[in-house]
Amino acid sequence: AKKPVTVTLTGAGGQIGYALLFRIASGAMLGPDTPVRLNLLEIPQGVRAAEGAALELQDSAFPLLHGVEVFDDPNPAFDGANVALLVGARPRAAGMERGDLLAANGGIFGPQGAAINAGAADDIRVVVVGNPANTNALIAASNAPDVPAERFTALTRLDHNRALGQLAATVGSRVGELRGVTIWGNHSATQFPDLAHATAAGDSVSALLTARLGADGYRAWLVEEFIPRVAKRGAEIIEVRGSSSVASAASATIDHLHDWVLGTPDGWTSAAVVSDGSYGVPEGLISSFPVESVDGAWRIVPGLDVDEFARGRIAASVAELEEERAAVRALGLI
Ligand code: NAX
Repeated sequence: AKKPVTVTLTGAGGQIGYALLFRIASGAMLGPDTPVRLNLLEIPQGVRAAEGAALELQDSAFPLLHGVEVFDDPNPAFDGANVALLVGARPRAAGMERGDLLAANGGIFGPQGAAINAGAADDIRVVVVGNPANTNALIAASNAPDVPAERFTALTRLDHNRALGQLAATVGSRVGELRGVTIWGNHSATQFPDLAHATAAGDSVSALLTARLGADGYRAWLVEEFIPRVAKRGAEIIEVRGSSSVASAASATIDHLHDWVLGTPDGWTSAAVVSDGSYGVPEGLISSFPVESVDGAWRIVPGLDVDEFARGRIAASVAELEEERAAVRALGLI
């Protein structure tokens, strides 16, 4: 029998936490042969909700679930962690300045990074979901100097999956037939969902849609419909559902970890990983790229052609990431 994997989830008493826990315990994240132990981290006000979720996990009798513990202190919560899902964050309150938001989140992700540094397992893999996700991941990574920066990632898989959903509906194909879609940059409205290399059942999406809509029509659809629809989908969900994305965010988090651990046999996906300078993204920024998972590690897909339009879009989102990095530097958070 395989040794259980220890998964630490922050914000375990919140909405996304509630949607994540049952899928992790069912084996959807790490596969049907891998038992898990769950460490649930909350702030004191969230502990009762996390304890309630723990009771329901017990009542679900998942054969793969080898234990659940609830914590309000990061140090024991990350002790021995193999996987860390950092979901709990400080939301922007009305009238809050960006600096205040970054400082509040620095107060969360700094200590959590330090706790990971102190006690996590050697194979720790971290994904930050709590916003601003890329910069929160940067803060956590820089507070964990002994952990390779490659182990700290931020979630852009929800954006990627949103792009797949929109594209499938437009092209009239199944999501499973799509390849080569990329989200670049920040998990924010500046992100760039890129279809230049996308294929549907092996055919170029841009060629398909250019044939259908004409070159101008394709460009108009891309710039005026597809890109903003994907980038602003979070706001659309709030508008329609009356509350923010929860199950889709949890599902994307499951996909991110699943592929990181088990591989990407169907081609690349998107994740925010530390830049090695690829595609002109300054080294050290945590930015979304086309990535493959090879032998349990994310690898930025090399050598893709990036045209002038794409270069401009990527540069704009990366400029925002640089501003966020400068702001957290000025606050002494990294
Ligand atoms: P909720 O407010 O339902 O849950 C957040 C939970 O985190 C609360 O229970 C809170 O007590 C807890 N928490 C706060 N500080 C904590 C700390 N220091 N340690 C442990 N727990 C802490 O929010 P939810 O809807 O679950 O969203 C969570 C985060 O995901 C938000 O920051 C949200 O902006 C972000 N999202 C990120 C997405 C992405 O694609 N990267 C998409 C979905 C979502 O908007």
